[in-house]
Amino acid sequence: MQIFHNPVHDKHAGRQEMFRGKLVPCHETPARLEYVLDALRQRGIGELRAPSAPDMDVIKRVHTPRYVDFLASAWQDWVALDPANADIDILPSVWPVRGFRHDIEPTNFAARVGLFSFDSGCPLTAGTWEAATAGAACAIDAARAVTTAGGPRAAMALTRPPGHHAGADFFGGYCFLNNAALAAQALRDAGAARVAILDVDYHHGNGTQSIFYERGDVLTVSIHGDPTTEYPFFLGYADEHGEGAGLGANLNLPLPAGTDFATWTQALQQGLAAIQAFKAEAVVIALGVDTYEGDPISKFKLKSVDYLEVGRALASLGLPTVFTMEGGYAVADVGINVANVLEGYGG
Ligand code: SP5
Ligand code: ZN
Repeated sequence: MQIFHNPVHDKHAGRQEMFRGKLVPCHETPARLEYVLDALRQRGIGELRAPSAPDMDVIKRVHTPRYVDFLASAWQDWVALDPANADIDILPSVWPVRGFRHDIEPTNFAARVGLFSFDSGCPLTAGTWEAATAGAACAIDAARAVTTAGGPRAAMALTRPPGHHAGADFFGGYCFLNNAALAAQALRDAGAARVAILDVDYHHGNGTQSIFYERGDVLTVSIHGDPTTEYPFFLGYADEHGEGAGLGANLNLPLPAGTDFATWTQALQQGLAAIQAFKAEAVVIALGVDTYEGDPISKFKLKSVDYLEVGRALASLGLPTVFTMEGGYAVADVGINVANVLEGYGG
């Protein structure tokens, strides 16, 4: 397996997120990725690669140009408001909910941040753009690797910030550019007629679902905590099947808090069956390991050893596979759990 790892991921380091009216330390930290790299190196899993320059054309086919322009200049705009802002991360504070207009982009900075976001738990920092675009390049490169003649059957975009909560024109849930969606788009561009995205992060992949909701060429499947009680709350229910050309190409498998591997793996089999029925020619795995029993913000009960079996099950699809790195916040165990998936897959 080729592992495209983001050499500038640590330029994105959010300080604080809003939780119950207070600013608390951000769960999504640079150390998470370093633990994965350490585990892969120690166990000799995969071949590490640096990404090429990001392909802005692919990024602008998944994300809207005005959102990309906003992200690219957000930090400069923020510091231009007040030089003292250089030591403070950007967090949104106002959103255009039902009844407000979305077609206009106000010039006020706080208004623009709100227009392009959906929660206050996702700090945008000085290095977010650089880190996120290098991560996008990892995802696009991984997709191109597995579709190159003589290339590997699997590749990983080992990057942060994660991506699956980011939509065509919004950030949130620690995510800015949707790496899984970018990989899927790059697989389509490389000639795969039908692509599936299987999201095994604890949280519903709302951004990925929304990007492909009306497309029939990309099947989106997500196994996640029931949004009635779990973030992101407002999407991820079992009755969301897609719309228009995408009708039938979205499958949500919500599970209650407390779910253990025996139950979770049944949902995984259901997801794999849907991918086979769709006749996908390639698959993207949005790999979050916040399904782990020790995760501090999630409520499933998977054990480290279970991730070996997850990897084996994913390999059973027999498809070119791109992994993207999503959540997982039991920082010291994230490396073991990700490495177990890749080892189970077959390296
Ligand atoms: C990629 C991904 O896994 N994103 C998850 C975003 C979850 N955001 C909400 C987290 C709320 C938990 N805050 C608990 C803080 C108390 N220490
Ligand atoms: Zn998650």
